[in-house]
Amino acid sequence: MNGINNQEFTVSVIVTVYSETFSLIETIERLLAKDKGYIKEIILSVSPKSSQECISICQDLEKKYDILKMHLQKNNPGVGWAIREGIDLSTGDYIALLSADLETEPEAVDRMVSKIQETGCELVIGNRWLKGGGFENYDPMKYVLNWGFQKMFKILYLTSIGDLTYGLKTIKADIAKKINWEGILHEIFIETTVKPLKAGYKVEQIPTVWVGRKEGVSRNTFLRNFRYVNLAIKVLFTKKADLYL
Ligand SMILES: Nc1nc2c(ncn2[C@@H]2O[C@H](COP(=O)(O)OP(=O)(O)O)[C@@H](O)[C@H]2O)c(=O)[nH]1
Ligand SMILES: [Mg+2]
Repeated sequence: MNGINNQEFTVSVIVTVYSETFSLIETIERLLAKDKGYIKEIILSVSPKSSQECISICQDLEKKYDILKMHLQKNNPGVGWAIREGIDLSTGDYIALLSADLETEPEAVDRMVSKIQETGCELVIGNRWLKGGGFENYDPMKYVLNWGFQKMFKILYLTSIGDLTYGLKTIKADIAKKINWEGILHEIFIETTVKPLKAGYKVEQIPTVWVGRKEGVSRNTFLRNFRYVNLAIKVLFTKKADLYL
């Protein structure tokens, strides 16, 4: 046992929200049901274009839970901005990223925390391709594309870590705050994995199941795949020192 293994650490959870209602409430309830006291704060990073019903629910959640704060994103549009503004506001030792659409498993945060306690790693990512992970109600075309993407990125980065494009992860806060993030849209999801990988931080993974949303629509589009690829290749050729602010 070394380093952070013996220490207590706190976690800030950033939940990105765009018009979710009942899925958001369930996300928070399931997240808190597993919390063993490590969650210091939950930051709802909310798109200002969200429905009025969603905004009211965020305000209600803020009243109900002392540790929950709502942040209306200032730079818009884009989930990349929402995450980056959330990182700036975070005050915990680690930062967990979660969606409000229940596609990212809220219970995975607890398993990522255990992984950090066991290994002292600086980043844990959710991997849907590991044994015990999977996809429920995923579009078959997207599944094939995703498989190809993961193979390609693993080869490019010469890494045994998989699911590099997935947004569910927990990262050490001081690292998240000093990396120069560039993604403004969904490409932030691959960026938050490949930049720490490239920088040489200790990365671990846990299996997790992705479950298709029952509410609303994804803001991701097919064309955004090119933004993922562009960013991953750009980072590959970026000097380590230039990864930082
Ligand atoms: N604050 C904010 N949240 C967003 C934005 N775009 C998407 N989200 C949320 O971020 C999470 C992931 O986005 P989603 O569009 O579902 O992407 P996908 O899961 O990759 O298809 C969901 O909870 C969305 O509601 C945005 O522009 N701003
Ligand atoms: Mg989603």
